[in-house]
Amino acid sequence: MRVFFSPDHQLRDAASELHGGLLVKPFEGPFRAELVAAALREQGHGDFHEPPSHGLETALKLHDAGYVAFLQTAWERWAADGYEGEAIPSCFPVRRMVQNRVPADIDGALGYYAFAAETAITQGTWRAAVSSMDSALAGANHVADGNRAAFALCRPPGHHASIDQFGGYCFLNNAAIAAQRLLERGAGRVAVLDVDFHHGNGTQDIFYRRGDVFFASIHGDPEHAFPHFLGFADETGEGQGEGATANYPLPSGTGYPQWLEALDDALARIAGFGAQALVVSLGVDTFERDPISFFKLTSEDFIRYGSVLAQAGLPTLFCMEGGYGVQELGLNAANVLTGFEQG
Ligand code: 5XA
Ligand code: ZN
Repeated sequence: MRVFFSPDHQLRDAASELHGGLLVKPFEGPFRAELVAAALREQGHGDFHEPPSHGLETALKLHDAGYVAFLQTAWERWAADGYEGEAIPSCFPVRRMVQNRVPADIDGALGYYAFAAETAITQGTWRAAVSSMDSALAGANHVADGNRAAFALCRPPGHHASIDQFGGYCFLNNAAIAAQRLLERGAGRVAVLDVDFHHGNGTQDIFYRRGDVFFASIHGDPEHAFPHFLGFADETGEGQGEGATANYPLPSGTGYPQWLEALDDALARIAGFGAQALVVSLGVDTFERDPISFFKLTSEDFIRYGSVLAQAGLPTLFCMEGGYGVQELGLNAANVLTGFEQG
């Protein structure tokens, strides 16, 4: 299957992440995409293409224009104010504070447009985020052209990016933007299936009130896992989107049999919805040795579920999301594609 990948992902190379009360080297760094690219080539998925630039038109159908303008200029504004470190939000419009005013000050704007504090904006973040979105859009176009599947090796990831908030290493919601492009290109209904360990709160937020996109997410129970405040089973969509969101929060120690039960149910719901194309938010942080997660999938399980995904029989775009800190990160992502191609 064709792989879309931009070298511009390297422009995002943050020095700091707030983790466990310390500023640490981020779990999400350029090495991740390079590991995945190397493993893909090793397993024979070597048809790499650099995505062309697509502009922001599709992104602006989903993300707030003020948010996009903020992302575009945040680093320059932060640096112009003389701050020495990376741009980390530290003050948020929480309960009983004013919700609808964007502070003129960049420090305030950062808090307004963020939902978490671990993710720093750095020089190059915007260009990397756009290149990541371009990979997703190129993949969506490839699938819309009639190809069975494509893999967008997106970095930075996207599924936590909501209509107007960044966090969880995400800025533009690549998978959501790809789904929107599939609709623009003629699919009547699209499903986004999020198999990352973390709930895809951003994707859910974007489509929650829409009836043309089904969103399903299988993830660590937010009682105990990031993003903590969304992803519970009783969130099922609203208005036209009522019934078009399905959440599968699972406990610590979840292994493949229990995880597969959720996947089977999600795929049955997607079939019942009548999706004509599938976008998979592919995080491999469900792996047993992932450093920030608590599921127990083995490397072989990724081959197994790749093949289950193929049996859904839908034109499929994979968008890379999370997966950290272990040598097997590349292997696990490549295994999903190998399983998919084995069918
Ligand atoms: O899928 N999302 C992630 O892997 C990022 C989690 C960030 C936790 N601080
Ligand atoms: Zn994740």
